[in-house]
Amino acid sequence: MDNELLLTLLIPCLNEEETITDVVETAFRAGKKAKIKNFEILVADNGSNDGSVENVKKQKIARLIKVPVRGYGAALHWGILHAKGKYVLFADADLSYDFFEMSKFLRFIQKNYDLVLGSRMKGSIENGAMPFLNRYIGTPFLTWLIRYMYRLKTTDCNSGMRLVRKDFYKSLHMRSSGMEWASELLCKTALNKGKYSEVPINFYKDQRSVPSHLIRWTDGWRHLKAILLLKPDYLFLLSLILIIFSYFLLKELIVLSLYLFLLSISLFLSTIAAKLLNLVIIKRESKIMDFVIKISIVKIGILITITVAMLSVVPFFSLEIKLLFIGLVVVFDMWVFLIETIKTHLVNPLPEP
Ligand SMILES: Nc1nc2c(ncn2[C@@H]2O[C@H](COP(=O)(O)OP(=O)(O)O)[C@@H](O)[C@H]2O)c(=O)[nH]1
Ligand SMILES: [Mg+2]
Repeated sequence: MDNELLLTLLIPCLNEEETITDVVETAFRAGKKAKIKNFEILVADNGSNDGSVENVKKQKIARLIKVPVRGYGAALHWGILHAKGKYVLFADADLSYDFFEMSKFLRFIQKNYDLVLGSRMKGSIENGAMPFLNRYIGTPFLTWLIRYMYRLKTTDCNSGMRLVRKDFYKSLHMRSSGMEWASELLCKTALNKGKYSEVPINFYKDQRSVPSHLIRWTDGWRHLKAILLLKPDYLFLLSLILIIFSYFLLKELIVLSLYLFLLSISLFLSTIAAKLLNLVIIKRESKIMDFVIKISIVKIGILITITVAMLSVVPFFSLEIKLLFIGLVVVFDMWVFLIETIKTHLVNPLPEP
């Protein structure tokens, strides 16, 4: 690329008027101190309606871009694609990360690393900087899941300070628009065998009077879905385990056994759906992709459910056949649910410049 810079310091922003000026200023001074010859500061704002945008404009240090889609992931995605730097180092607009720690990351540029994560777990976390549940349960559990499923040696999957090589990022075809973008980036780095490393960083209590944008349970669930659905193979194993349980319960607890059997079949089908969709997701421009986005699977699901409900009152069929119908419909409906989930979180495209 012509006029390519070495580094872009990227700050995602949504209503951070109290802190954005200081973050931009810190990034600027840190860039100068690190003696980077050519760098830029980029603020990706997606719809601030406080004074954030005016503050950035007044300061005249950073380039400002307006992102047309809401969400932390969307803001960073659009920002990285608009960056002029070969590498992008990003951190929050709330003063919880310190751009003066950038030299730890920059060492990895010469070695052509694809992603370097600032780990708060290896560094330090100021008292009150992270809610108890996130610090001791949520983040460690999701991190463990990524370590185990993707064999990526990560210690802090929710860290918001990372250095990424722009060309590598482009090859990942990212999907998530929310906070789960952070997990998706790690999973896809592992799947694409990216060169990955971590550096310890300090994490501070944010300096704003308004609450964080994170919605604990909703965002946690979105993280979990992103992690499971990007590598659904483990769900095959789970459905096998359920079948085995169902077999052993057959004599004593027939209802539970039947339920586990159905669950395992639906999980199996869901996993196949997830795998197929993953193939589709990688090839964004494909015809199948268009089809998946347009097709209204929920409507088909409702239609089939009503048909079967009607069939099950026809006296012509025996009880066993009716039970079978209903069982199959349960399985099918769960499958529909899963496909819709994947469509929402992984297939719907992120904004492109
Ligand atoms: N949630 C959210 N955050 C955004 C969005 N756009 C930019 N951000 C910024 O993303 C960063 C992370 O959000 P924050 O509230 O600090 O989440 P936390 O670090 O998990 O507490 C902040 O700098 C936000 O201003 C958006 O649309 N949604
Ligand atoms: Mg933050």
